[in-house]
Amino acid sequence: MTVFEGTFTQIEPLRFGIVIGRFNDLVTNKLVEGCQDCLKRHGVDVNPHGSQVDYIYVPGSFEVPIVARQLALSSRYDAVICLGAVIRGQTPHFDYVSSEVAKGIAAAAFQTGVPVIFGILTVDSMQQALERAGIKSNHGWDYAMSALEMASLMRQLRSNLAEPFSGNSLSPASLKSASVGELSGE
Ligand code: INI
Repeated sequence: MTVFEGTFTQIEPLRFGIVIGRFNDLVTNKLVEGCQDCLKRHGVDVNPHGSQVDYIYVPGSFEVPIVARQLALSSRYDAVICLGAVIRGQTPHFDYVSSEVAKGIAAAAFQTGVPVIFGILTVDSMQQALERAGIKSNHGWDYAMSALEMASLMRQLRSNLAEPFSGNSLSPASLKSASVGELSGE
């Protein structure tokens, strides 16, 4: 038997897309900084004009999944990191936005086979959000660690296991045009 594990050292060819919700940007900008700090200290070139990390801004967390899916389908990225902050105290939107974002991000990963990291803070107050975005710790760092690990693990699996898309219709190309019903097997 074999043990497969992601590493944090073979970062040279890895590419990341980071999708950032502008809503609550006091928080999400801090998450970006935490992410960049982690990636940089693991040897990734985080310069937006470089070749390893692209940054894509969207209005709010609700718009994150559609862009994450598009990035994952592009075959350009080894992992996509989704950053947002949904704060319960601010709006009754909370339950709708947070559950749709979670489902959408999970679907983007399942549909494409590309790791899509759930870096959406779902908290009760701005205080809690800020505590998780730099005041106590910065979860942006943790999301980047997950991206590094999953990117490296999936590369290993791809080169050691059979191609998951061969022999069925769920290729990235067909997913671009498939309807939700088709994807869920209805
Ligand atoms: N978007 C967030 O990212 N966080 C929130 O807390 C939030 N609240 O509270 O409403 C929020 N709303 C905007 C939403 O994500 C969409 O951008 C908007 O509904 C347009 O589709």
